[in-house]
Amino acid sequence: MQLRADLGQAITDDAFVLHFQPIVDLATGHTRGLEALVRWQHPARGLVPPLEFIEIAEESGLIVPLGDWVLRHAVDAAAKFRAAVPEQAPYMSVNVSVRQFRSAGFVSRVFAELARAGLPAELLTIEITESLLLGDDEQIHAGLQTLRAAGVKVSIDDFGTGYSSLSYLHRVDVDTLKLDKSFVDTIATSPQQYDLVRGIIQLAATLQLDVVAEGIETDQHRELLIDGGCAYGQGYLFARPLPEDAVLGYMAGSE
Ligand code: G
Ligand code: G
Ligand code: MN
Ligand code: NA
Repeated sequence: MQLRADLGQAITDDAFVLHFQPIVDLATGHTRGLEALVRWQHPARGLVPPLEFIEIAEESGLIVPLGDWVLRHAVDAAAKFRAAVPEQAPYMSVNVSVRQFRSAGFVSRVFAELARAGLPAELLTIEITESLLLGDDEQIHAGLQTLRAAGVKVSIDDFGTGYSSLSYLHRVDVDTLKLDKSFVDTIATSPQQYDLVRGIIQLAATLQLDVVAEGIETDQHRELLIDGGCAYGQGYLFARPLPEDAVLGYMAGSE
């Protein structure tokens, strides 16, 4: 397929760009973190969103060099933002696919990038999906523990869409749950869903996990989530994913 052939070339050509979506403190609106979201600057198709190529990258194995590209550029951007606003340095949250996490030397490459950029480990979060945590894989758990022991944070992306059984949460090596947009979408219209979401937030608190709610689009979403005990969120209500040169301006405007 053409897109797949082009993707290999795009990695050689450095034809990607990162956008950054603010992760905010729901009560104050202050930016706490940024999620790095990759786009492909395709010569013929323009800016291609990740939904159209991440899966192809996964299947072909190109996700490993692409993921390395994302990690390097996200860490560099985080170091720049930190230098610009040392008092409010936002953490950088990077999506890592299962295949990338499992690739040989992944954890070492994370540490090498942090060292190269001079970024404190505490300012990096990796977002993984629940599927990585299934099956009690020793290598995965060891990798997560090594990262977390060094200060890197780990969050479960799209929480609630996978095979989540709430019962596994007490024994996984993570810091944060990212509550999937599909939950947030329903809380304003369904009291049952809102109860469920509040229950998840309370359970997370008991387990000392932070919760970041995704896809917040309205003030009502924001208020219901705050009332439910959720401290952090992201979504179009606050900001869309922003080009790098728009991030500091957004942050200044929300302080
Ligand atoms: O804005 P949005 O269309 O950017 O992102 C769509 C999906 O693509 C999200 O599920 C997101 O997790 C995924 N995605 C975005 N950037 C990356 C990336 O750098 N690596 C991986 N593995 N997934 C990404
Ligand atoms: O799956 P993941 O959580 O990594 O991806 C985040 C995705 O959600 C990105 O595609 C991002 O552009 C999108 N997104 C973020 N906030 C909103 C929102 O408020 N509404 C909608 N519809 N999509 C959002
Ligand atoms: Mn994500
Ligand atoms: Na998500």
